[in-house]
Amino acid sequence: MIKSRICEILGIKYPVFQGGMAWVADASLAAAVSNAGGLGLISSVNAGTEAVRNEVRKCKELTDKPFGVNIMLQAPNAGEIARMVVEEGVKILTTGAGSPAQYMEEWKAAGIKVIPVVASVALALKMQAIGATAIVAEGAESGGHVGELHTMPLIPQIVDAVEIPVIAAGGICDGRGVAAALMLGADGVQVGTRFLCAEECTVSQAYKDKILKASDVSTIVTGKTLGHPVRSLKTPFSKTFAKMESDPSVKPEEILAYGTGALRKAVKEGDNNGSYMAGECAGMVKKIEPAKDIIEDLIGGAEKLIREAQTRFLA
Ligand code: TUI
Repeated sequence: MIKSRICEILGIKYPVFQGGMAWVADASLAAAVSNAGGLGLISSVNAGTEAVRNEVRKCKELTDKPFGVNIMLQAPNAGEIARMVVEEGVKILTTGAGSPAQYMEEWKAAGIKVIPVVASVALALKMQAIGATAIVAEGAESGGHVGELHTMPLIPQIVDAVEIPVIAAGGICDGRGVAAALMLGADGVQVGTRFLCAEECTVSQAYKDKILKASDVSTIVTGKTLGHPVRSLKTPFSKTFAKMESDPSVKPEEILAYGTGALRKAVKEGDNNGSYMAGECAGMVKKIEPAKDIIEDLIGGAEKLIREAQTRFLA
């Protein structure tokens, strides 16, 4: 069994977080992950604040284990969500795409453990200074909004800089990734892409099929020219988006308008004009299976490798 200090801090069995994927991470997926011993997370990016409140309430009915909410700080309703999680008694938050500094006082007073997602040492230090319980360090292999650095150099540099537990994210998909993250000094992992193919994940069948068909070179980062790089599967949508970005006659507003609502279309409708956000490890996801089996494979796989390493590599 693999354990770390984050398990005791959060009251979870395994140090595995499920990514708080926008439009994707709902009560069905979060409760399945939490029931299997990981940390399930509900995304705040959904059809409004009340829809997210509803998912929180559903999750409380589906599990008696700890779960959390991921707050996308660039969303226009981030302030509303920040209040709603206090009202609903949510005890664990992860935050992404910005600094949660303005909410920390209220959340800490409510006894909430805050775990910001960061992509640099500077932000990790800032988050520790404002009272973060732990941080998720997310490398650019991940799906969705990405930073500059990749997981291999990002994790050890952040681990060296902070005292709080570091959860590694970006490119982690099986026991090998988990073992590697622990060797880099992380106290746990966050996995997104593989959970897209969990049985309990409610995304469109087209989304799951596209992940299962993906290869090593199936993802692309678009949005750099807008200051908002996003990794997603190569599709007619993302290729058109990339073309618009490289055409100087296309205005940034037109590109933004083209992208608006595209993630929801992929998740809910399986539309070819959707944005299928996914990480570089999409090519490693081979089947649809229960969240419990994914967690057991991640943990069991890492444990086996760590045991074998003693005889494989030590003279
Ligand atoms: O947030 C993410 N990943 C996301 S958010 C998202 S929603 C979306 N929908 C439509 C279009 C685009 C996005 C999809 N994927 N990951 C966490 C993360 N946060 N990674 C990196 C950061 C980050 C980046 C900049 C955190 C803070 C930051 O700057 C903070 C500051 O103010 O200095």
